[in-house]
Amino acid sequence: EVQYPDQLNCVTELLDTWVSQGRGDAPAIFSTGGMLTYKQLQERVDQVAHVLTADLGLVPGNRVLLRSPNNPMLAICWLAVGKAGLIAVPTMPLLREKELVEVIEKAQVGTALCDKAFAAELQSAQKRCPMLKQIMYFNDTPSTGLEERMSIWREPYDAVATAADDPALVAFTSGSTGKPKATIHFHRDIMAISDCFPRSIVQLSANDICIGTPPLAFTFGLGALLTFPLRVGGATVLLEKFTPESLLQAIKDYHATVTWSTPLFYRQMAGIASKQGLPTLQKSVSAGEALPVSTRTLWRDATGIEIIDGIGATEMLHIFIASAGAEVRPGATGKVIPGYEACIFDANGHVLPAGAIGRLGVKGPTGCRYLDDERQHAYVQNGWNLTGDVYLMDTDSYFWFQARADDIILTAGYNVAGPEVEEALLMYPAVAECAVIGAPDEVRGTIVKAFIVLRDGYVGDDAMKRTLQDFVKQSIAPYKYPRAIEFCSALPRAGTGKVQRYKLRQQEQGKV
Ligand code: 3UK
Repeated sequence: EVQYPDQLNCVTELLDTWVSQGRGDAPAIFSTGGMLTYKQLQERVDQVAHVLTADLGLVPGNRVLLRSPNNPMLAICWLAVGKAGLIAVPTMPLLREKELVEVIEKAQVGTALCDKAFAAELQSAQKRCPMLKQIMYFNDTPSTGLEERMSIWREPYDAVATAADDPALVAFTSGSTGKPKATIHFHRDIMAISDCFPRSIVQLSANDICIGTPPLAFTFGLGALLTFPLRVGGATVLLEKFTPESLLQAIKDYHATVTWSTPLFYRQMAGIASKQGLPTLQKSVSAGEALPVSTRTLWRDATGIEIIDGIGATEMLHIFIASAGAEVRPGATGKVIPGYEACIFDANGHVLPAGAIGRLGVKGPTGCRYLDDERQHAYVQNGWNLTGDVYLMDTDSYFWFQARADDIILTAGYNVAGPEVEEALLMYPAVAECAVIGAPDEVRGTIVKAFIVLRDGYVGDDAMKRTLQDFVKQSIAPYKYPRAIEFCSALPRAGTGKVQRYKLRQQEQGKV
């Protein structure tokens, strides 16, 4: 489906082509600091590429760690790294010293570009990593770092003629099971994700202005808020901070047309959003976690927009199953997107027929390449990428998410998918968020336990517990109801927005 020449630099394709085609004056990036056109973006990217190669002495293949909230300088640095044939190692802003040390050692990082506001943890990590020789800072005032070095470079930078399968990115998984894993992606992978989902499903165009919450260090955000809009000649809005209220305001202020976020954020925005308040908004994409039907409904009722749910993975680089518009079936993630294939497998690797529940396998132009060999064989079997998700494919080829394999609860001889219980709980108006796990129980072995955050104004007492338990029993098979309920003020979440159910499980295991 997607074919690229053997020699390919993704930054040439995403950025330079627009300038050479005379579209240099079109807006590329909006931020609180103003707007950058494609031409202005290219000028800055070329300056940073000069600094990286001429000043810092980096050569193609060297890895460059990036640490910053979403802002134009981070985007510029990411593009400059690629243009110079270097390999970007973006890191989540929330990472602490210990995790940064792991990233530096695993990805063999010698150089870092870092937002000054996020310097502290990286500086302490550097003390433990002699391998990390140089850190250059940006967004400092007065600028003594990267911007000062950039300013002496005036001439264009010739993109390094990388091979299509030269690495462009080392992406770390969010570690929904604890230890992050590093995945490698090529220049052609960046092109492939930018040519598949955003074109065929979202139908992104040059008129679109993307906005949203995922960090650029999360590949969901990298595509959504950088490579996808650039690929079509559109624009992106990069925000360092946001709340549900401020993102709604920003959609309005920047005339954004497409939002990209996670289910919880749509749920929170739905409570305060209105159609009139969002005159330019046309499409909304959700990924990272299963989209509960109730959240889809809340957002549709508030804005008139049918969310495009999509499942992606760091290993696959981006989204591979999704549907939009009239094709949407609430509750299903969607159909496999053009360019990709998906199947359901049993535990022995045999393909299951429609209607059966099993392990999801996908293949397409992108796929998993771990830096770590051992787990490679677990993820990729017979050419199929096994994402660790349990799914059902129906006779119309829609894929219905059941749970991550780790989140299937075996209780009293039954298999209960945690997310199904969560869906049921979320239908109750008092429930703001929830997570369901299997908790050890002296009498029953394992029981279904729900951690619940209530909306403001509701009280988490025994009466509420009984109400919620009865509510679940009425909407799904009674044996699935949560025997234990714990109310809490927030759920543990990773920087990607994902609930860290493994933390809740560890907490429960520690109790027995
Ligand atoms: C889960 C979903 C149900 C699923 C990601 C879009 O989430 C991304 O990557 P990660 O490596 O996690 C992958 C896992 O997350 N998941 C993601 N989306 C959905 N489950 N419905 C969904 N819509 O378990 C998957 O295996 O952090 C998402 C684009 C790029 C990404 N990296």
